[in-house]
Parts: sequence; C-alpha cells; structure tokens
Amino acid sequence: MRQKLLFLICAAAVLASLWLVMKPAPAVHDTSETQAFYFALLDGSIPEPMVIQLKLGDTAKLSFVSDKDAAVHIHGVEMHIVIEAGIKKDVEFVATQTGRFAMEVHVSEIQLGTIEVYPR
Ligand SMILES: [Cu+2]
Repeated sequence: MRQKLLFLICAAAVLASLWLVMKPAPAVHDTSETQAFYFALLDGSIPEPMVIQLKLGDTAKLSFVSDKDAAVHIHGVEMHIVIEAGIKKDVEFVATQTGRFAMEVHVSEIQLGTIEVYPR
C-alpha cells in the first residue's frame, strides 16, 4: 500500500514537472495593420473626399503629391503636412485614439476626407 502511494506521488510529480516544462506559451499576436493611402491634389483639391477607416493601433501611411504648394492638416492626430509642388510627401501615424478626424487643406479649407478610428 505504501509503495503504491509513493508511486502515485512520484508519477504526479513527474507529470506536474512535465506540464510545467512543456505547457504552451500564451498566444500573443499583434493584429494591427498598416494601410497606405495616396492623395493627388490638383489645384488644392481631390475629386472626392476620402474616408480612411482604421482600428486603434493601426498605422496609416499617407502619400501626397500636388501641383501647387499646399498645407494639409489632420485634426485629432494634429499633423500639419507641408507639401511642395511636384515633390512627393510621405507621412505616417499610428491611430492612438478613436473618433472621426477631418483632413483639410488649409487656407482653402477644402476637405480631403475623414479619418475614422474604431476600437479594436
Ligand atoms: Cu485644420
């Protein structure tokens, strides 16, 4: 009887240590995405305002070209982007707050679109 009990305790100890050594690590995966958007401004505007949809933690890469010097303001993200005529301008940001944010060309106040950031 004592041998059986000792065997069971040893077996339980072996199984417990095997479980500790071999248990799978918790799955950690980053679901954030990077999205790219391209704006070609003609006379300070684009044909149709764009809606950019992101989730918290996503990265947005924006590329701009313009036939005239322009200044673009992204509200919420508070980016002020200076674009020189004929020179491609690339910027990027990480969506760190939810909400709807306007993108506009300053001085003319023309809307380039809206950035919508949703919870993940
Ligand atoms: Cu503005």
